[in-house]
Amino acid sequence: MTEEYGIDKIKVLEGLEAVRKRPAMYIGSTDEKGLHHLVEEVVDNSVDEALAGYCTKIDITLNEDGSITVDDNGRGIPVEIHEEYGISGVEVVMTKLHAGGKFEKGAYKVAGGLHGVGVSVVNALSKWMEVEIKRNGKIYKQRYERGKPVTKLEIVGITKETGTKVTFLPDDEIFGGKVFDRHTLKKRLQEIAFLNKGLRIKFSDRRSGEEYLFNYEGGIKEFVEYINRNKNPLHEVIYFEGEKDGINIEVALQYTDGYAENVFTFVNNINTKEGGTHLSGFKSALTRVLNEYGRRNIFKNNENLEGEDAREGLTAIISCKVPDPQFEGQTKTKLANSEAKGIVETIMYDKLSTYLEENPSVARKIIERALQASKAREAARRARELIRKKSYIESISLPGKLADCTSNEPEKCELFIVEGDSAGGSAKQGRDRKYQAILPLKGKILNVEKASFDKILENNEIRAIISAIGTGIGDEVDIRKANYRRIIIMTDADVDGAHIRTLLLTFFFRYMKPLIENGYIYIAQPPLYRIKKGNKEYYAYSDEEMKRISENGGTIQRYKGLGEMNPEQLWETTMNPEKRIMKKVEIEDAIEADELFTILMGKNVEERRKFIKEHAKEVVNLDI
Ligand code: 0RA
Repeated sequence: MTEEYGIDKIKVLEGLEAVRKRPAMYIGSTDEKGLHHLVEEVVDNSVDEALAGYCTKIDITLNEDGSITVDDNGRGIPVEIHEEYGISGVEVVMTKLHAGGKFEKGAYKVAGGLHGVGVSVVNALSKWMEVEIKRNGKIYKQRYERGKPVTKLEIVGITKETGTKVTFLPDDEIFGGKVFDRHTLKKRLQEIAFLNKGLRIKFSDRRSGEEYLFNYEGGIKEFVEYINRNKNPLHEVIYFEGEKDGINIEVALQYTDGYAENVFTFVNNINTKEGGTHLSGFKSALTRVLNEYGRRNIFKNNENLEGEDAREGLTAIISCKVPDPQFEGQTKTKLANSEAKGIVETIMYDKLSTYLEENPSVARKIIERALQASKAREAARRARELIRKKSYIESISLPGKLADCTSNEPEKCELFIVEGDSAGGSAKQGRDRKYQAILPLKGKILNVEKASFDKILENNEIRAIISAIGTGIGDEVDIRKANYRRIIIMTDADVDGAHIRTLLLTFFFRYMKPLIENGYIYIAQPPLYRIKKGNKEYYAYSDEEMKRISENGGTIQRYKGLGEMNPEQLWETTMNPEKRIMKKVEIEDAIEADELFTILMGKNVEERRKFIKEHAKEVVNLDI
C-alpha cells in the first residue's frame, strides 16, 4: 500500500504541478530575476536552433497586455505524434519536464548549469501560453493555461515558411504583479546577437513603441568595439576563430590606453562569470605569446612579462561552443571541462603568434604597453610590501588615523570608511569598539580610473585602506586575509558624498573586486530627515517615509551631513547592526559596470556629460 502511494506521488510530482509548487527549484527564484529567466528559457530554444544552423532571425515582442512573444524562423517544433508518449511533439515539449533531450537537436545547446530547464517550465508558470508552428507547409496552433492544453493542436493556415512562435503571460499567482524590464531584456538580447554573428534579433516594446534591431556581422569583434567605444584603443580589434575536437572557439581582443582588465568569457552563449578552463588557456597563451615575441624582437635585457602585465588595458571576449559543457562554482558559471584549456591555449597561441608576426607595428604597441605595466608593477611591488603590513598604517601621515576594533575575530568585524574628520570623530565615539573599526578619510581619494598602478599606491588614503583591509591588492587579493567581514562606506547624502562613494567603489571594483564579488562591501544609509512629534523622535530614510511620518504636524530636520549627528544619533540611525539599513554592493553585470566606471571616471568628458544628462532624472535624494 505504502509503495503504491509512493509511486503515485512520484508520478504526480513529475508533472508540471511540481513546477508550480516549487518554482524556485526550476527557475532559481520568483523575483524579477526569475521572471526574466522565463524569457531567456524560450529565447534559448530559438538560439539553439540558430546554433544548429537552422534559424537566422528571432523577433521578441513585449506586448501591451504584459505577455511576451518569441518568434523564430527555425525548423519548428515537431508536430508529429511522439512514439513514447502518444501525443504530438509540441505537446511533449510544452508539458514534459526536460523534454528537450528526447529529440536530438543540434550539436550545441545553450542549456547549461543556468538554463535548460525547458519550455515546459515556462508553460507551467504562465497564466496562458500560445504556440504557433510553421512546418510541413502548414500553420499549427495550440493554447495552454497554467501548463495544461486547453485546445487541440489545430491547423489554422498554410505557409511556405518554417518556425516557432511562442507567446506567454507569466502567471501573477506566481510572480505577483512583476513586469518585464525593457532594459534587462534589451541588454541580454544584444549580447546574444553579439555572440552569434549574423543572427538578426529584433526587440519591440509595444508599451513604449521602442524597437531595436541587433544584427552584427562581425559578432564578438563588434562586441569588443562596443565595450571600448568610450575608451582609446591602441589598434584595431584582433579576431580569430578555431575548432578542435568539436570545441569551437572565437576570440576578439583589443588593448586600450586604460589600466583595467576586461576579459569576458562565454560558453554556449552563457556568461561564465567565474571563468574556468577556457579562461586559463587564454591567459597562459597570451602571456607566452607576448614573452616569446618580445624576446625575439623587442626586449633588451632579459625582461619577463607576467600575466597581469599582459592583460593591463586589455578588453577581450572569448566565446566557446562546447558540446557537453560542465559547469561548477558558486553560481554554476565556471567551465570545468578540462579539455577546453588545451584547445583554447593551442588555438590562441597559434593564431595570436601569427597575427603578431604579420602585424609588427601592432605587436610593438602591445608589448611596449605591457613592458610599461611591468615597470609600474615593480615599483608597485615595493610600495605594496610596505603597505601590506598593518603596522605601516601608523607611520603614514593621515588626516585621521584608523581606530581599530579590539576583537581579533575578523568574521565579526566591520570597517567603516567615513567621509570627513568630524563624522569620523562621531563614528569613533558612537561605535561598538569591539567589532567596529573607523577609518576617516579627508576629502576625496584618488580617481584610480585615471592613474597607473604605481601612482595609485603612492596615494596615502588608498594606502591606508589597503593596509587596514589586509587582503592585498590587484591580482594578489586574498579574501581569507581580510581583517573585516564587512567594509562599509559611510558618506554624506550630498553630491560630494556621492562622488567620494563612487571613487571608493571604482577603487574596489578595479583593484579589490573579490571583496565585492563575495559581498564584503556595503553602503551605509544614514537617515535623510529627523522628525520631531511632541516629545517623540523619528528618522526617515527616504522622502516618502518623511512624508508619511510627518503627516499632520511634526518639525522636520533635513540632515545634510553625517557631521550633523552626534555620536549617539549616528550609532542609533546608521551604525547599530540591530537597527541600521545598509545596501550590499553587488555586480550584476560586469560589462555594464565596466562601462559605468569608464564613463563616470574616465577621460572622455563629452561621454560623461551626455550620460549624466540622460540619467539626471533617475537621481533622487541627491542634495545639490
Ligand atoms: C525539438 C526538435 C526540433 C526542434 C525543436 C524542438 C525546436 C524547439 C523550439 C522552441 C522554440 N523554437 C524552437 N525551434 C525548434 C528539431 C526538429 C526537426 O528535426 O526538424
